[in-house]
Amino acid sequence: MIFHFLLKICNQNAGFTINFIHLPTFFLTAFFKHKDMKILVVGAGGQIGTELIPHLQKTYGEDNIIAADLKSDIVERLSKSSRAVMLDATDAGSYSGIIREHRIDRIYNLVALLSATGEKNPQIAWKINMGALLNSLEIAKEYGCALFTPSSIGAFGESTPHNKTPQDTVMRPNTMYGVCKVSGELLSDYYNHRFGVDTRSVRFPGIISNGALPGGGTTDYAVEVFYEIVKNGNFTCPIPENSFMDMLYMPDALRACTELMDADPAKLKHRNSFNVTAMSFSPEILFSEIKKHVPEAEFKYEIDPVKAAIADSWPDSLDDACAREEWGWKPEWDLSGMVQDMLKAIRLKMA
Ligand code: AKB
Repeated sequence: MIFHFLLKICNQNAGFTINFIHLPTFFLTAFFKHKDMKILVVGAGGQIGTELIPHLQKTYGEDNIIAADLKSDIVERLSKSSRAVMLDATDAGSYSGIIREHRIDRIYNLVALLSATGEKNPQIAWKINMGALLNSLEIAKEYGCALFTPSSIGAFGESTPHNKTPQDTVMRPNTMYGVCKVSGELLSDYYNHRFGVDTRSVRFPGIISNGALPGGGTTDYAVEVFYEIVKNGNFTCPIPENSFMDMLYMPDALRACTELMDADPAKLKHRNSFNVTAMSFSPEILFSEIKKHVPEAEFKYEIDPVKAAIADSWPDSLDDACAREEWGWKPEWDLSGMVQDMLKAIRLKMA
């Protein structure tokens, strides 16, 4: 107990300026911080969580990472490679029980109903997205945990400048998902300045990955296309050919999750949330890049009007200068590298 308390103090002070006197404490802090920080990932069975768990295990030690999900079959899958528990994040009692039992220091709250699904069930989207967030914030406040809850390019809307969208700008989304994300950003900043909770976040663009499939998002086409091309050689796209959106390859997204949370708090002028991006493309551009490696691939369009309208209201390209300046964000994957790596990974998976 005392050890746990001392570690928390170490963690909270991890960002002080290093000078000669502080040096031994700094090394001790860094050692303990990475050695014994207990991390809970809520909503761990989804697209991000499935790959965040092994990424965190490598950095902070396998035993220090707890994966939590709502569904028993997912918990069973997760438990094959990590410590895993069943948790409905909208149930505050069970959530705080797990925090106490595992002495959690840091929470990744990945619970979300995404943009397209959110439009089918707006009330449920609000209940789940905001319910999980509010519980996470209250718990973080009560138990002194740091909290990461991703925001999204979905937080922007039609009246936002679409090119080089600035960090601080108009945010009037017209989807329930976007409304939740803007509310979540405001609420997380409120808990930070009102109660001192260490809340941090990024606005994720579409995330392209080859682990678990995304579900219910507007940017999902940029993942689905790889599976369809490798499996059947053709793909029908629901997004208009010239609709630009920002994207990140998963390895960059994972680094964003840990680098922001490990960043020196004294350097953060913003907290909730930072623009981050690695590439911006339209379906037409992505498909011509795929064609360089699979010349026989065929593409056609059957536009989904809901997804098309959402894509149209989102930025074409983000300006992520603040993330670069305040915590050293720098993506490593571009379109060409990502396409080659995705094709290789999906071919291997399908084989
Ligand atoms: C979605 O398309 O809803 C998500 C997102 C960009 O937040 N992938």
